[in-house]
Amino acid sequence: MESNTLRCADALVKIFEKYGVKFIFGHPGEQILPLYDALRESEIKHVLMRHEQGAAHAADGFARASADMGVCISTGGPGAMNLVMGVATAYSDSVPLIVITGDVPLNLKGKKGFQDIDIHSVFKPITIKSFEIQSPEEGILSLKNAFEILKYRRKGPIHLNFPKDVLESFVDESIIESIENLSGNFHDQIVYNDVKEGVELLENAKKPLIIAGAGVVWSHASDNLVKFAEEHEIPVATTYPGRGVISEDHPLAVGMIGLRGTEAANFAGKNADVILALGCRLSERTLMGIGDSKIIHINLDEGVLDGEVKIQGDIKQFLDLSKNIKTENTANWISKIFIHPKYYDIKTDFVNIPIKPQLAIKEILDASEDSIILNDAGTHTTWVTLLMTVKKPSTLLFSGGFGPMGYGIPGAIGASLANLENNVIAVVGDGDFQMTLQELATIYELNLPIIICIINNNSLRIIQQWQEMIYGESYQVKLENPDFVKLANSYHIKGECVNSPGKVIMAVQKALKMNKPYLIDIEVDEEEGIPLPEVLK
Ligand SMILES: Cc1ncc(C[n+]2csc(CCOP(=O)(O)OP(=O)(O)O)c2C)c(N)n1
Ligand SMILES: [Mg+2]
Repeated sequence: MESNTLRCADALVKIFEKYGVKFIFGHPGEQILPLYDALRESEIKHVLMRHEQGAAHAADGFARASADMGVCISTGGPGAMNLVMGVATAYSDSVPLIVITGDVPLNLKGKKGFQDIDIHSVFKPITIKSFEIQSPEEGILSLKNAFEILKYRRKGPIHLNFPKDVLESFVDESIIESIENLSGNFHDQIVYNDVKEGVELLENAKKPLIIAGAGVVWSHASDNLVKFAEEHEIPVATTYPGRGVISEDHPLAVGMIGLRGTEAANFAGKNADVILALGCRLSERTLMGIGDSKIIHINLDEGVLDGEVKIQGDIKQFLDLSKNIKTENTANWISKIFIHPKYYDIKTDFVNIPIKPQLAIKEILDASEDSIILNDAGTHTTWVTLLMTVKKPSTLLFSGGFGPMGYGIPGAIGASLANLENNVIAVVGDGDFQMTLQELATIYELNLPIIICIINNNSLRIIQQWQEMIYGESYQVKLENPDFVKLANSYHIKGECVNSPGKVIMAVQKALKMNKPYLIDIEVDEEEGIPLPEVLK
């Protein structure tokens, strides 16, 4: 080996360090070993997850909680296949991830030898880009390219597949220097002319409405948005993933719009004359809350733009360019909107034992203070959605677009590492929990202050509700559960089981004081389903 050469795996780690990566979530195996060897000497902390699905979900939870990107790695063949669920989840919600898989050496690819599978083809439809790397130079430049895309162009998972021999090969060290020189602002800056048409529409609007989405979180533009809305007195609705970009108790916040929207938000959406859609998709669920107003749509991702005026660009830049606009008086319009309630009318004053799930959720939320709430998939998701008043960005996390059972526990690990000052409360179903519970080992090992609240109804309750509604009877939805507290204890995590009103809030408050992992098994009323959205009634 000559002194001016560098192993590809070491170069990749140098690039991760250069871009400020602090955590890499993964699980090792033969084809990725050179990268593990390179990480051994690095300041970057590798988090050993117990399943690759967990690695991808943890990287995703880290990204969502920090509004930055997450990184996960796995070996080829089975390791890569286990990553698939988490990568698809991130793809669905445009969560920025760098995903690296090892693979069999180049000369063995496509020969159906041990662990050989066409990883690139599997990842293509679930990533915004999948690089099939053939040489170390190509790999290094592609990783650099991936960081630039995620920082300045588009959000979502980017995959790089590295045959093991490529990771082991050497390149000239100068390639790293050339990368340093390359680092510029790749972002296509928007200028006033790009926003002029939209601004004019907004200036003439009598009944304007902002719809803010997760793009505001990714652009770290929440404060700018609130200031803009206050200065021009424009009411703000959010999409589901955008919840918290303006505190929902702010006088201009009308709540979530669309399928599960508040009455105030859907009234505003249906009656507005101009909608400023910031960093959101106009999905079929959001459109359910919108009438025939003119739409100015701003998004970093050109592919999702819709409406009368389309502006591809960064939300913060847009708000900055249009901050001095002269808008019409909106007092009358705002007073009409707030005739309609902006909170959901959910009864929770029950005394039943076992506790009703909606009261259990209310008690968790009442105790939660500054904690991050992270949801899994099931009836609890709807209760949290309807009962939580989200006050800050990235404090309600969930895998909205894909909704895989099992996101909760590993997602909470990533969110916790992104935000160690605050507790993370993972709200999961008894079904969800059993899909990724092996990550209790990771939580224990890192001693993360994650409080796991299992909403235990001994069933796949939401599926039971759908079956009864559509087919009259349910089938294969009852769960014969283990003792969850003993199970947590076997992973050295303490916990307790509660089933009555007043006890859930006490258990969560106690756990928050301990600042350690804790599991609360909440036995809830198995008969309670969830309220249907208005449109389905
Ligand atoms: C991996 C995966 N498999 C199946 C589903 C379909 N599904 C959605 S929610 C759910 C039941 C969840 O049960 P549980 O976690 O106990 O929550 P509950 O509805 O009982 O509150 C199922 C089977 C899914 N979303 N993800
Ligand atoms: Mg259940």
